[in-house]
Amino acid sequence: MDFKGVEPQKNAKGYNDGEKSKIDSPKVDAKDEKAKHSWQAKPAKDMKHSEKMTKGASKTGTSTSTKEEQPAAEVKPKLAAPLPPPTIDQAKLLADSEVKATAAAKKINLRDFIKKHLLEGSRKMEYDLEQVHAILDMAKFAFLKTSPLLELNAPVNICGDIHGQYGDLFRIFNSCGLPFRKKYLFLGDYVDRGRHSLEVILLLLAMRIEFPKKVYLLRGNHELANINKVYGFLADCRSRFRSGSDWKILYDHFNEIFAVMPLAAVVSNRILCMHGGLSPDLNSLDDIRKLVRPIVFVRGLAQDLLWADPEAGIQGFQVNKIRAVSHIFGEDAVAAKCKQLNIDLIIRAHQVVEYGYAFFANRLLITVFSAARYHEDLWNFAAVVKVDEKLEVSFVQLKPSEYEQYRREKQQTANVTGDNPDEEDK
Ligand SMILES: [Mn+2]
Repeated sequence: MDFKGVEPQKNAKGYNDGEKSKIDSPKVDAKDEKAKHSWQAKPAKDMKHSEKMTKGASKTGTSTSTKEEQPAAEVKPKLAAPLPPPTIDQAKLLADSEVKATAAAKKINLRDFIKKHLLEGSRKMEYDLEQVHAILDMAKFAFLKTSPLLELNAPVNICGDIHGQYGDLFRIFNSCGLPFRKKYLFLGDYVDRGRHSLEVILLLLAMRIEFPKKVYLLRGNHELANINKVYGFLADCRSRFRSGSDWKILYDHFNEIFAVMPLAAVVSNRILCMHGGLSPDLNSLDDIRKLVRPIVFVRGLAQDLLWADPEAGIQGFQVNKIRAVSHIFGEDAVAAKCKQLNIDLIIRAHQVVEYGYAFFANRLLITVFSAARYHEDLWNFAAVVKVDEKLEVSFVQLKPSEYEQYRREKQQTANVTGDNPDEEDK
């Protein structure tokens, strides 16, 4: 895997819901409003990568050239493996959702809905309840039509947690291109915490339905009813749709759609993406393809895909005591799973990292987080991972909007106290 990005700073500080994380964080020039950095991987790494790519290609029969002649860009990913035959229940669920989606499509013009959002910018929107239900009915069918493991090709922009930070979503579109021009993969956690969960999830769902080859959405752990009833989304639905039981019916409808979202994606056959992380139960990509939706209560593999975290200094998989759910996994587990799954890189979200992205396990894993200043007292950057058609990876970073003022104030305090302003706040 080639990387274009900054050299990571060893042992830099990241955050894990306010806790320090041991993931390596890259160092960036804090003065850049929007920093984009690049570097080339070492030749040895390059060679290993191209070998791997060739191996993958010859398996699919798309390549007749030698290792040296085989450029990464020409490797055609194999077609999605056929899904296991649906059970009667699954077939009925799909058929029912298609009927509902067809009826719903008559109630809303999605292009107008999307256009209105883009013209208004990151402002609170007024929603018609019937249209919102129509989007959800269409989204359900759109998700059920695909495998729980999405398969797409680079180039693609990959975004981590948004958490209702609608302004950051617009800044991402401004920096990386509008989603009907550029391909996007979102790694989940659209709702909760931020102030505009409804705008974020509805715009992204509408785009997923309208631009199915451009916008791909995975499920995050906040797309779980037992989480989003606590962290803000239920309260948002209640305050925005007050009359009678409207808000509760709407909230339940959202969670019905979350329960059928895909749980992982593989980009150009080489990069595995999910919200949380790896699982001891993940031994083949078919394990993900075989997951049966809806999944209301996650356990096992689905739970780890939504919840697991990398952790430096441990071996294999261990119980995730900080989150009290799922696993933590060590660098050795990442290397072993990449080999076992025939994957070059893992991209996941789920943890706040100071500079918006961070490496783990000798760059076999990237954490990306796309909500800047995620807590009031955190100053984390947002980032987007850009994967180009040659599978070169680069990063776009967005600073919290009030960052420069914060830096100035911190510097002034440091001048008075004699402290080092670059030492992290506790
Ligand atoms: Mn998360």
